[in-house]
Amino acid sequence: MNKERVYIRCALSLVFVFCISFAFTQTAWQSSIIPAPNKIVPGKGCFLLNHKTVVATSSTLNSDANLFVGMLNKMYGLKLGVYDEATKINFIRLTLKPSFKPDAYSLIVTPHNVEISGGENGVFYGLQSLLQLVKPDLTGKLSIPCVKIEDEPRFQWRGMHLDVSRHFFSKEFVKKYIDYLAMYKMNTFHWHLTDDQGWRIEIKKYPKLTQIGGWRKGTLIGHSSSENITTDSVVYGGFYTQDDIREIVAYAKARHITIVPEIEMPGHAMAAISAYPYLSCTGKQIEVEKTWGVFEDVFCTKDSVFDFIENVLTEVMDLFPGTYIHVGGDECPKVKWTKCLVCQGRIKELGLKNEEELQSYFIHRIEKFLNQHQRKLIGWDEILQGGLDTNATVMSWQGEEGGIAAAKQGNYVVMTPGSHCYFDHYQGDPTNEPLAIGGYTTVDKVYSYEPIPKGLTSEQQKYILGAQGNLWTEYVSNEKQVEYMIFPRLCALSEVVWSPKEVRNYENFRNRLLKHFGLFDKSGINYAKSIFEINKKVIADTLKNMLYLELKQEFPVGNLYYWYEDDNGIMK
Ligand code: TNX
Repeated sequence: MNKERVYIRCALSLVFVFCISFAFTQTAWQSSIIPAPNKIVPGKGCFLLNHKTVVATSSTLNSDANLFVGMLNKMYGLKLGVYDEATKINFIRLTLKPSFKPDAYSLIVTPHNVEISGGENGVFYGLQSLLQLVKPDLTGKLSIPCVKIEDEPRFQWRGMHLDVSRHFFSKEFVKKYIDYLAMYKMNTFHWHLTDDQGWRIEIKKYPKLTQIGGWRKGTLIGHSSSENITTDSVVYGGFYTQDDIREIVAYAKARHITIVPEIEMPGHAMAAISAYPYLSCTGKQIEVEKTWGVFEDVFCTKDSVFDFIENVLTEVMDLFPGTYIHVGGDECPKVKWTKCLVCQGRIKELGLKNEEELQSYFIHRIEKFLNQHQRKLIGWDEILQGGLDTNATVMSWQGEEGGIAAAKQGNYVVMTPGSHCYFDHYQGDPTNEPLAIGGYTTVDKVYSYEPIPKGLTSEQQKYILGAQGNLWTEYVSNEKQVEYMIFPRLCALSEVVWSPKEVRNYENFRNRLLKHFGLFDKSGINYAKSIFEINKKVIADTLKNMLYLELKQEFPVGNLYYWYEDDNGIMK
């Protein structure tokens, strides 16, 4: 790697203050499309976009065409017309071709016109690539370099998750988040709607879920430690009405994104229990949780709890048309079950060995219900506890082991290991980053992720549906910070799940990313600049009475300027 290194020499006693600025260098033209397409052949010349350019398409693709026109207008102030007939030249033609796989597309740009053909999602993806190819010049003229692209995704599950329980995000922002996923051809939005700290989805049959469970009486301040837990006393919460949800589901659908709703069970259920205390083993009134972690108040395994869950899921299925319903299943302490007469009775009656098998019974029972309604159950890898002899899909988050075990036994898997896919982790030196939960998941680490774990036969590999990035929001309290945590890691992940292995190259990706940073700046997206981090090392030479400060640019994008304060406080 070409690392830029700068040495600064100072007398040992010096105090120095640094400020570093970059001059971005221009690189020769190359496609800056993220995720990198399968096949891209640059041509000669370019297509000029102007107010006479027409988007020509059939009515089935009108929605894709109008979204493209809207984006182009928003980004560059150019509004194109959409028609069902092409003019002779100067058109962008969209064609649905049944011979294409649903997500595949081809994009051909000549000096005269642009042709995008594709499957039912492919045309939309082709338009995303086209948007990324648009180049404004200094006078505001828009051109698209001539090119021929053939493209399709490597994985069918290209997911991003958002936790709206720990912190709540408005309907408008959730839509923006969906736009971000669409820009990078992600197709699955995993919406974490319930947890200990807040229930965020209106359920008509159980209004207290949002009236009571949607609000907590305070929030942890900073990190907690065993000696110190400080919370504020500000009432915090919010929820989505069923109308809000329908609106968001339709919004996502138009962007070729399926929403997978998550209703947590049997653990992470304190918000529900605070609204309806009979749902726990003790029936004691508890409060919506104000701090973060894993808690002992979980759903009981009595029949009335299953009735409740089935009623909730009936409304959930009515709102979300996608195949998958996520039921959580993670981090469920079994303490209360060990002391509960009903749970112990259930274990005896069913001849179960222990509480792990009771959890397995819980998940199986819900899975049966979902299957009866033609839906599939997906859950975190703890659903493997006590045996998973069903067709549930497993989300492998505690490393890759759960995913490997599930694929080996013929269950479908989505890989989302904390080490590479947790976007709530720090992405740079924690001293330079906003407070996060912990961990260290840099952009290059995300980029280096290989979703097919080692040790699977080619038959077993087929069970890996894809991968997903997760944004838990214990320490992400506002929209700007959501953007900061996902950008640019989302860009890296999109390439992991879309581009063929042979096409992926981190150095090349980083260079393409610079253009995207320009777009983020233009659109006011708050992205992290941690990839420009400068590693510093102090080297002391006491014999010569000298102090050296070594600065290393991991990503040398330009000149490194520095200044420091000398003994007399003068900046040099
Ligand atoms: C573990 S990942 C959790 C979440 C936390 C997250 C924080 C998973 C299934 N459970 O409840 O928010 O860690 O990184």
